[in-house]
Amino acid sequence: MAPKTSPEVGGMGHSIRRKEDPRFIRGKGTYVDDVVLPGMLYLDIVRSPFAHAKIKKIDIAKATAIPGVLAVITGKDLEKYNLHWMPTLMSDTQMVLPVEKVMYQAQEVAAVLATSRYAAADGAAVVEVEYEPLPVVVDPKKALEPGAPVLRTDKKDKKDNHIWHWEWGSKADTDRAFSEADVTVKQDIYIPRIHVASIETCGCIAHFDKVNEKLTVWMTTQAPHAIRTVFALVAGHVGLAEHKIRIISPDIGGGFGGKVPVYPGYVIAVAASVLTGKPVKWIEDRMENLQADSFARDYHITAELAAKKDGTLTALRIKTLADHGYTDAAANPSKFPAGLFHVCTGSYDLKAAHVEVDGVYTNKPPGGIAYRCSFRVTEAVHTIERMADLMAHQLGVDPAEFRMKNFIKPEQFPYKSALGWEYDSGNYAGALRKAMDTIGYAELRREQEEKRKRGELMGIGISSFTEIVGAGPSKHFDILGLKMFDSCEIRIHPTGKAIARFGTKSQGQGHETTYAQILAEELGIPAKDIQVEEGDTDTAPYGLGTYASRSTPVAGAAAAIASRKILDKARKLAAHLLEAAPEDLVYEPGKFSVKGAPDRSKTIQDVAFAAYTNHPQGMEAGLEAVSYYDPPNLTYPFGSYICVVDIDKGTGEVKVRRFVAIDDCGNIINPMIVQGQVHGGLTMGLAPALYEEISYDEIGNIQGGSFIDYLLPTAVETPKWETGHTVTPSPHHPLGAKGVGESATVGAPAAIANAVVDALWHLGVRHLDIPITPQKVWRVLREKGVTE
Ligand code: MCN
Ligand code: CUN
Repeated sequence: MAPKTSPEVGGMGHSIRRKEDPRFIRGKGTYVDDVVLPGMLYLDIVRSPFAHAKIKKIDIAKATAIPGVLAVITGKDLEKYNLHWMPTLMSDTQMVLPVEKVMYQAQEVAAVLATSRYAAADGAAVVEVEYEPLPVVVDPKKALEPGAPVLRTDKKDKKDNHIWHWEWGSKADTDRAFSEADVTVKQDIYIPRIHVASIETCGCIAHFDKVNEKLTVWMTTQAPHAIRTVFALVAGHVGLAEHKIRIISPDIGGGFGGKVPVYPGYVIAVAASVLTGKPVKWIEDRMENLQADSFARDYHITAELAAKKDGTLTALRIKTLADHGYTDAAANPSKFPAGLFHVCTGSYDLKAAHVEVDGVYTNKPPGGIAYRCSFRVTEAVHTIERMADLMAHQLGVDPAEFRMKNFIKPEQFPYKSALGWEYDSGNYAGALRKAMDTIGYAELRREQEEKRKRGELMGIGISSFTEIVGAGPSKHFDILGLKMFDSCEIRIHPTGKAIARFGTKSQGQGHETTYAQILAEELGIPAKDIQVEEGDTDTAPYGLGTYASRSTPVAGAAAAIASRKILDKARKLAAHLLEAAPEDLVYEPGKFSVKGAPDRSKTIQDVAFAAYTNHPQGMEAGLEAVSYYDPPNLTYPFGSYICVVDIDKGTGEVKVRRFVAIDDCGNIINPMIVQGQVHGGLTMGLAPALYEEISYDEIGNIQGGSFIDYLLPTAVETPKWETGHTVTPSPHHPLGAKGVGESATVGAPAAIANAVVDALWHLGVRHLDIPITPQKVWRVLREKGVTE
């Protein structure tokens, strides 16, 4: 579709350069660690070497003897203010600092406050903690066995490690469909614990101004407003009222979901600042970030898929154990303890489905955040896309053909899934066909056949995913009771320039550019004349923040609606200037003209000036508007990815030869930014498919706690991504746009895993859990007698 505005105006569809990049590429961004305040103190944290242990004694004498160390804060100190525990986003409880025992390796045990970062670190190194090790529970299956040590002894009536049971869909219909099925497949799938490893770790500077009794916190948070409210609710009893709290989320070096939760370090820094009246900085180091911050995934899944002989899918059944570590600190909407996992029927027209999830406590860091994923949709997509491939292979049908047969058809939208979601729009076959044409699918299958004859291992994997983003409609979506709307406030200055503020917070997605483009599209004011601000709770309107690719679906819609409110008033002002009736004016972006007399016109800039200099009597001066947008539905972006791998028989190494990604996020605001999002997302999908995993040994020691063994793909490992798109607008979003920020990470791992299994199917391989490391593949090859 041709853009509605000129490149100079830069509305939707223009790949204008990112307005934020001049400061980023010059190293002039302001990240939280760049903020330095006079008299600032520093925190460093003492962490537990044990995964489960009683704290018998904490000796701080050596630490406080170090010059510059002012205090060592322990759980007992916080207990006096009832701040040693805090609520999690899932209404569980989490320790800020422990009083009795630690529950995972690297848990915060004490905090050292000092006049310099170095003194704080020196102090932390000599705090002597006497522990008494307790039995450790690592495996969630064993955690549920009778006789397993009960971890949450703080909960009086808790007699086991089971957190919650949640189920969705019709069990009876599903069981019936399975009993009537011609073919069924069943597979255990483990989606391992992984970790967001954004370039910038987490941190904050808390500054309590004792004179004005105002707390300002600069903080790496994706959701500043929600954090402010949480602080007010948790610390109201020590005198922190919401109007006296200001959260500033400055430039953020990557969020990816890891900067949604409240970490103990933030609370300790705030407490330390309130007590001392000095600014207190806490910045995690890389290993703390990897070892102690909220994890993602860790789902132990058993999935079953049923089909008729002719390949028509009929039902899906899933049982899952969700390992939450010692507390359920998932960042999910309140109503959905397993996030949006029940979008697991994916792109297929399944008539019956039933899903059960059980949350379990173990001696691991808490969390359950969605690493670049809309609340467990990655787990859902991985499961259904692996299962679809398994079924296709089982039936001896080509996986592409099998998908084509079972896709929800374009004419079925809006489509109500068996698990209750209403998919807004889609053309799944269109995206898959485009991906197949781009990669030359038929030719690749021929090549594979020939190679197989020669004993070479080549595989082709498909993932035709649907996403579910833009949380969310207030009917179903809240976090701690806060409804998940979002906001935009626009002010047009007299000279026709504008400022727009949002309740979201960019972490690298380019909001300063794309939000300006939305306003440019609607108002015809050039994007370069529009300043976009986010992340300061004293100035921005209330919103729930940026995660789950909700900014475009929710705040982007608010921007369009607020713009249209501006235009309503602008039309009246233009009518006044043109001495015509408002309904006699025609509008095109940036210009009102009189119907039938196009030379009688006023620009949006003329109108803005008049709003302050020549507004009609009886009309208020000024030109501004705000919208709090409550989306009527989620948006369902989708895509089809095809991956070709070659496997080295000697080493087991998987080489991604080609990867074609066709995405559909509805109408596109900035094609270049969308492509960038997909590129980054694909690399973050490659990572868990082949490299990333955090595991624990039997006594709870973390494996993968540093970049030496937690493997992040670099440019060397990253293949050349071939991207493209189709456009299926969202029918309910004011701009027809859907989110895109996570699609690629959600869709990519299954394409890669499917390709590897496809390469090995003839050897009897049915499934491999990610990450598919060379060791894993090599072991299989040796077992099958393919390699020595
Ligand atoms: N966009 C567009 N047209 C569309 C949809 C989106 O031009 N139809 C643009 C948007 O205007 C925005 C970007 O693409 O500039 C992403 O938009 P959206 O899909 O709405 O997602 P959010 O802005 O809400 O970003 C969140 C998403 C998430 S949840 C993770 S995790 C992730 C991601 O974005 N984290 C990121 N991409 C990231 N990119 C960077 N650089 N850093 C992160 O931390
Ligand atoms: Cu799901 S990670 Mo992103 O939602 O911030």
